Order: sequence, then structure tokens, then C-alpha cells
Amino acid sequence: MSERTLAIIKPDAVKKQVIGDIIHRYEQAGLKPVAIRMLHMSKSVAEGFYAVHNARPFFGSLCDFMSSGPAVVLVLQGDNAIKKNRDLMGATDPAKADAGTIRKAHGTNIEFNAVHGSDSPETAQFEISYFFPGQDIFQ
Ligand code: IDP
Ligand code: MG
Repeated sequence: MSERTLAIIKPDAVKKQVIGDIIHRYEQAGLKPVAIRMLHMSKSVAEGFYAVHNARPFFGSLCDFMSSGPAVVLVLQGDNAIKKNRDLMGATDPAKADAGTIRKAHGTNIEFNAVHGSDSPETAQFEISYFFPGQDIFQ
């Protein structure tokens, strides 16, 4: 079933100049970009996005990281897009990520791990509307 997921190319990956490589991986996997924005999140925008993690010990550091430089946020569409993107990303900790995954290739550590992907239909809906309110999503 075709569905949509939210992906973020995080500030560490933008600094490493691997935006193109990561988008190529999405396209090769059949995940079609249907909306793309580049933005430098304020800390409060990062806090709102990651509000579900606000009790975690790494929350402050995570929000500092996500607001440390520009990021690319995308809506990806395709069959089983949510799981497909999670598989493509690899484990949260790049050291534990499978060979061939984005985090294995471009992640630095469990925090600076190159990409984000929605983890359920509910979070995808929240996350897409968080960064793409309105109509700027294509088919
Ligand atoms: P996910 O991105 O694989 O879904 P989550 O558990 O949802 O992982 O965590 C959100 C983000 O918070 C991670 O992608 C990573 O950047 C950061 N993070 C997760 N666990 C840790 C940790 O133990 N220390 C520091 N940062 C972490
Ligand atoms: Mg998550």
C-alpha cells in the first residue's frame, strides 16, 4: 500500500555533503520525494518535533544538534514507505547498523546519525504536517 513518511537529512549529513547520495538511495529504493524543504531549525522547532522524547536524558543535546545547521526535510511516498525507509536508514546507533544502510555509511554515533524517519503512520502524519502544513505535497 502506498503511504507517506517524513525523512530528515540531519545537519551532520548536510555538513558532510551527502544530500545527493541520500536522496539517490531513497529514489533507488522506490521512495519518491513528493515534498522537499531545506531549513535551519530553531531550537524550539526542534523541541516541538522531538517532543515525544522530552523526558529522555539526550533531549537537550539532540535539539541542539538538530538546530546546529541546515537540514533537509522530505516527504517520501511509496509502497510501505515507513518501514522501507526505516530499513534503508539502519539502526539508530550507526555502529549497530547493517551494511548498506544510510547510517552505516554516513552516521558518526548514536546522536549524529545522519537521518530521521517516521516510525508509524501516526508519527508520519504528525511529522509531515509539522514541516509541510498546507498544500505543497505532490503525487
Ligand atoms: P530513531 O531516530 O532511530 O527513531 P529515536 O530513539 O527515536 O531513534 O531517537 C531520536 C534521535 O535521538 C536519534 O535518531 C538520535 O539522533 C538521538 N538519540 C537516540 N538515542 C540517543 C542516545 O542514547 N544518546 C544520544 N542521542 C540519542
Ligand atoms: Mg524515532
